[in-house]
Amino acid sequence: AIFTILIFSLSLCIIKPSYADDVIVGYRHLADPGTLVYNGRIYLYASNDDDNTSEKNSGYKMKSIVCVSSSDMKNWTDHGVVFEAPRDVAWAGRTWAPAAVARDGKIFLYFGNGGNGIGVATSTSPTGPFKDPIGKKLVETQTPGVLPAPNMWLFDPMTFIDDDGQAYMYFGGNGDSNVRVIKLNKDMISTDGPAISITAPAFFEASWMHKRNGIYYFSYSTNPRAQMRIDYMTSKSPTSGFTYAGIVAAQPPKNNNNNHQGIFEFKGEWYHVYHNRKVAYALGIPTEFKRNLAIEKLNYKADGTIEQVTYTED
Ligand code: FUB
Repeated sequence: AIFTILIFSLSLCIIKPSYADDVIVGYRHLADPGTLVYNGRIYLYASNDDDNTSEKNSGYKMKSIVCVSSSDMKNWTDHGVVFEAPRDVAWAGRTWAPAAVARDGKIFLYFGNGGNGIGVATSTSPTGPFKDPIGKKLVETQTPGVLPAPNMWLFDPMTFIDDDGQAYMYFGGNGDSNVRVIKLNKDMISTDGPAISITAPAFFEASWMHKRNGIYYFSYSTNPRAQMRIDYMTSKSPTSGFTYAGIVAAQPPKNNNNNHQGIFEFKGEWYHVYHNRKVAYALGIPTEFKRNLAIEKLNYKADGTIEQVTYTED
């Protein structure tokens, strides 16, 4: 790790990146952040891109999840790998794009087995260790309501508990009609009824739900034809009636082949957490599979619409 920090620091001195947006925990390659505000700290759970090799076209092979946390959004504690396949989940070969939620003294972590089904893991601590409590996928193609969905990527779960206690999991990818939302039972490790379809213009991946002042905000990454922006829709219901509302953020500069973000409130401020390829770019690594986490403030206009995020200047 020290060697990586040295190389990275040196590279930043020599190669001044031609774009901005500031990385956190830059000595690790992390991506696809899920968030949990718990006991005065913000916990970020991430796909571990250190599981991937640096070669071009080598692919996403993440099989572990890393957690980092902060109480002030400035100083970050690295809790390391908190969940790993197959050590903690016998049936999965991949652990992509985690989502986290707390209920009744337990933390629940949801992840994609690549694009091939969604699993769940639990722990009594936000820093793990997390273990698979059901021994199988929580959501798969046979789950009622998931199909038909042409060429759907069955991944990128986002779990959200509404004010009335009902939990929902959003997921899916690769097609405007491929967003799904399914109710979870109170145990958080089983589903209740069929998945419901939501349509999102240019939907690609990275479903996210947050609620503010009674409005449900569904945000997501658009497809390459729509520049892989983060767009959003709003509704008065968590499962239907969504209308397109605009852009949360453009694709981070040089982010290459995808985009993935989360939105959270912490100590009275709202934030947009996402991944970029800034470290890999500075190190001269082909940029696909070595991503890093970055955070920007998120602001709302008086009418509740989101002000488009501007990336921080170096
Ligand atoms: O990290 C692998 C995949 O890339 C995620 O599941 C997608 O959201 C995209 O970020």
